Amino acid sequence: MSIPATYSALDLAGSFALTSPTSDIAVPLTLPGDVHAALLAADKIPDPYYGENEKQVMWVNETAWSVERSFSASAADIDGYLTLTLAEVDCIATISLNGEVVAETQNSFLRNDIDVTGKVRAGDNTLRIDFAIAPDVAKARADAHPFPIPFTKNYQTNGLKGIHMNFIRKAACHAGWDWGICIMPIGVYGTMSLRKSRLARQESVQVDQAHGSNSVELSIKTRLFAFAHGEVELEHTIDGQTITDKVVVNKGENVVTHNLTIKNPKLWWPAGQGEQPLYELVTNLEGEKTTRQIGLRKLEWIVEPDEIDHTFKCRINGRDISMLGANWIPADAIPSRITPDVIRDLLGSAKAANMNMLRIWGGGQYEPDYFYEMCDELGILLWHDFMFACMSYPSDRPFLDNVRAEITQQVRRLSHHASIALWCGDNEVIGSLSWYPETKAAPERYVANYDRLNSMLGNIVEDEDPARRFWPSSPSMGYLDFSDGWHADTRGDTHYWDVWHSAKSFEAYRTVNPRFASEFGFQSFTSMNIIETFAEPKDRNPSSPVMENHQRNDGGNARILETMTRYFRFPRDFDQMVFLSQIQQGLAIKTAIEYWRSTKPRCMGTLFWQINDIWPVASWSSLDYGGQWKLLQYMAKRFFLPVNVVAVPVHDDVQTNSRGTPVEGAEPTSIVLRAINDTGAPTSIALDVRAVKIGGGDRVVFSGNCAVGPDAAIEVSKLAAADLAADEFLFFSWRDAKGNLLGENDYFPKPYKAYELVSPTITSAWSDRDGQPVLTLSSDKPALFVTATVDLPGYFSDNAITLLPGRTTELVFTPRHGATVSSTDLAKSLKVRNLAETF
Ligand code: BMA
Repeated sequence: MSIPATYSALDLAGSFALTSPTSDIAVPLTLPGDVHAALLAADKIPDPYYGENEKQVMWVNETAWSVERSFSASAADIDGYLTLTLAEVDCIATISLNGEVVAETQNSFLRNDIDVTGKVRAGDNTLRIDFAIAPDVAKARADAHPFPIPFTKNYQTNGLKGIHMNFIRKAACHAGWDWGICIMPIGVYGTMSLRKSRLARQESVQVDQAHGSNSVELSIKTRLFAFAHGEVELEHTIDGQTITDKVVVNKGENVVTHNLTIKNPKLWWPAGQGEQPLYELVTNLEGEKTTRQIGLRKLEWIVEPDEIDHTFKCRINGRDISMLGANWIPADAIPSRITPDVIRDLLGSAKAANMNMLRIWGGGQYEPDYFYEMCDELGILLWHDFMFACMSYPSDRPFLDNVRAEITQQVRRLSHHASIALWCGDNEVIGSLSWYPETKAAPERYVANYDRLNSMLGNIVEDEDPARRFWPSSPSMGYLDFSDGWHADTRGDTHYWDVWHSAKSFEAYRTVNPRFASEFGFQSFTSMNIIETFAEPKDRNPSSPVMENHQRNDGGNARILETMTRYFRFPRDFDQMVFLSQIQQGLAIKTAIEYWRSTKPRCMGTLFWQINDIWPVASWSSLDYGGQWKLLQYMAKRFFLPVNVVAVPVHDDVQTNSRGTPVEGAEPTSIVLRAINDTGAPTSIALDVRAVKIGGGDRVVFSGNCAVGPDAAIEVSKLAAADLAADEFLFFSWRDAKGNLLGENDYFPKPYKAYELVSPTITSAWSDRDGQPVLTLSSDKPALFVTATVDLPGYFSDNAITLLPGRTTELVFTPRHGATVSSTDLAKSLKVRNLAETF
């Protein structure tokens, strides 16, 4: 049966006129898009990311703006019920159609479906959006609130007056963060269209899965909004099965559920664990066709008592799988720059670095549909915060009503995605109760205030997406547990920040044993070629005003430099310092993740802070703004290897902490090598361990085969620390049964500054293999953190590697953004550096 196509959509995206009631600026603006991009294109503002220009563009968000366009509708476009859909209006605005106000928007996270039936003419029409000054509205609301609700002023550096982001629904980091510029964008993003329906429109389609032994029952819940009572035809098609239904609808919202069975289902697995087959579900409501990709997987969170306290692990299709990845922030401070190409590139880099989970952090935003579709395709699971972070929020009725609509709609929009693993109430809101004088002075009031919002969020998930776990906050120790999630490590998820924010040594990571480490990070400078995009040569100094502006964490540059003096000899110049900052960042996170992974099954998740940057800045990210790989991203690819071998120093003869793990500052007596197998199959590795003299020469200290069971971490070798001479380090490599090299790793018992590094001569040669450029590197002396860079976008298969004489290493180059490059192109800009250059 075919359904008559009575639905149509008129795309309203395109060129608008941008004006302001308080300035004489009149420039074109492309929507979806934002005001800053339009002003930049018209040369009305300088590049906000350059130098200290942030201050020069601050007036933009302190100005009221209007956008207007005319559009033409045909008689056929309007002979039905009409919906004006504006997916994301950022943020507080009045929408007018032909001079009549049709909506007021309050919440950039809420899709606006505005009934404009009878308000559109055949012929010319005018759509106008008047944006209020969001910071002023926020302040007025905060002033009118019966008690103070403090906001994260400390992140809004740069001498700004501060914006009450907790009183408006917009990405909190739009006002700046400890890695973010304050842009406070204004605009409209996502779909903009005039939709015509005969009687009803689609609101959402949700798909629940019940997994049987060799079948999956799908329950497809469709929400329709009907403009009047009547009957509509609804059709779903998936896996060659079609359900067609005549549905009687009443005016308003209607819910229809259909069930069907998929036999012999092809299961969806996270990246690295199997394929990501996707079943296409096409929903057709009288010509309004939508498509969703459904991945079939059973996903559970196992939070139950164990001998330690409580487990915290993700079980997928019956297997407890370690979650490996990082935290995600919005991809750009100028929203119109966030495109599918940008997102695909960043998510592709996550997968290429062996990640299987990202955490969408609560100070950012719900992402566009294509983001989740790409995660489904790539096998990247998402820990999804709701958008609340680092401060208290109001809990009055209008605020809660607004948030209820937002969360309900977002959950309904996204719940069908295989990639979404968990809904989390917020980022660090519980912890923030102890950060502000106001909240500290009246903890009962702010805890009660918190719980009103947080319990509402939990109830919405229970009602709207019952198959998914709601976790109250990150970090959290569990339900209605408002205790410290920064240091307790026996249950729940942990944010461990003592190394960065409290300047503890890297070894301190080995003094905690999280069940699931959802945040921990260490900063580096952004790469030199990125610094060159915002800093003149005269400003390339860590304490220049420009470099300080591109560091938003108080004392951040000092922390980076001071750490260098602890572990390295101080670098000779700025360029070397930038390089070294990325080496030490990688080492910090490697120390944490290798150790925590080795405690499996105690620890079942490590998500470092953070994968991406929102603008060019010194930060905790592993990718530069624009997606280039910093050294941490390369090291992540190695420390997230599914079959990995790591060194853990232990202290056999000193008092250890309660779990028998090292004590910070104590000299290790042994070095234990642990093998980690995150695959579902037993594996056998041939391990070769050598003691290598820093100036050259090595000896075998262990060689043998080790069997490691599925999903396990075990000790495979132990040697006395005293067996290593003062000038030796450990280098180990492991191979599969066929002799293929699976990985290489090393361990330096002393800080690098204690070794007399020799200057190696590194030889490089290019070749092309199967259309891919290959760089072969070899060295006459041990060379550390050997890093190849080229000026073309792409990444090598490995970098920041240890090269030993007599061992060549091949690095395969993968261009980004689908480009094609040859080794001849790459050879022109090749640079190969190593640690000894910085000494
Ligand atoms: C975390 C995050 C962010 C912040 C980061 C670095 O806890 O949740 O708030 O950017 O720390 O300080």
